[in-house]
Amino acid sequence: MAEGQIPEDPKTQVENARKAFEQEFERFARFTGAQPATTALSLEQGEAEQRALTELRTRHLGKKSPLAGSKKMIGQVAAEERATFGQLVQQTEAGILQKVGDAEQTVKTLLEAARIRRETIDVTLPGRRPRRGHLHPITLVRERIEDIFVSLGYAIEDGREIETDFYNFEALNIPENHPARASQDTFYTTEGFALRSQTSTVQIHAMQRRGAPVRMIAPGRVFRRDTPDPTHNPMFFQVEGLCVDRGITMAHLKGTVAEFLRRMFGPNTRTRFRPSYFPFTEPSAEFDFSCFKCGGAGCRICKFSGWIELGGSGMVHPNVLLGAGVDPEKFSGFAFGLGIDRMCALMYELDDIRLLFENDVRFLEQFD
Ligand code: 2NL
Repeated sequence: MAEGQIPEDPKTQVENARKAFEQEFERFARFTGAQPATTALSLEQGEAEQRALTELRTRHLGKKSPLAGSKKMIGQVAAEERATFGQLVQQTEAGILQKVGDAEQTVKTLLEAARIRRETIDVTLPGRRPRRGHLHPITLVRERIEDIFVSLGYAIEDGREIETDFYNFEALNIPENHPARASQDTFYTTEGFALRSQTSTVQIHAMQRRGAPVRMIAPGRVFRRDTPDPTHNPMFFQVEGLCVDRGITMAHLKGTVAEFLRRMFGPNTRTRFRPSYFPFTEPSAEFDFSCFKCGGAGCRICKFSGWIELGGSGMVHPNVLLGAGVDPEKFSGFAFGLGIDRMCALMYELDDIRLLFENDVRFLEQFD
């Protein structure tokens, strides 16, 4: 109450408190009544209205509210009017309480509806499916090769990619300063290790561990000191085969390679062997197969020769058998090697082998 004003009588004060409330409550009127006019509130709007109502309640019914103040003035009311005054205060208070309570209840209900709306999920919407991957084309070709050799009774062996000089060179009859070290040049560590330049290393380990007889293939990643171009990559995949037993001859080699290529490229595939040289085989031969595309008539794939060069082979050199702990007087064996990526590039008609290692999904997706 401002100074200098005539103090209001308690009844007027109660009346003024009621009026002040009514005025402020006007904007919440839409939340009262049997059927509140408001049908929807956003979550944010609802929470704001809830806060506003709590403040309104404190302002008009709290300890410092004008109504609480007028209650204390009951002493100034004439004794015979006290009962009526008390009733007036009570009725006013109950009226305010009723209205605020009603509005709070309505806002609470609307807020609940807004929360449910926000959390609703449409269970009929299609799910977000993760994209299904698939095997790399090199893996697809490797698995086909593995299946063929497993059916011929060969084991599949795996080994390390970092090797000692012994397994990568010495044991394969490539001593230091041998010219073959140049073509098999690879990457070396300072500790005297090398990244394997062929998977023969796996076969040396297997012969040492299991002895003879042995029939196995060793597919895997190998490394060479090569500058990348459409037909070369310093890292590529190879599969080598090895068959050691009593009385193994070049005929077994030719029959095995020919059967493998027939299963790979069709029953009419022909194979031919050309004399060659490898330090780890004697005699040695490279092998070609009749073009799977034109059948030998000549086309772009076989460079119009009718033949496709594929790999190298030969009879395991006695020094290699000896070095791996196998007696060359009792056992003989054949071995061969071919590049998986080269075979993959041929089969899928890729004109650049490097595509296989770029991991561009737009390329890889085509091999699903
Ligand atoms: C090629 C040539 C070849 C071998 C690999 C081999 C393995 C042992 C003993 C003797 Cl344990 N030889 N492997 C033999 C001849 C050729 O690979 O052009 N590879 C892509």
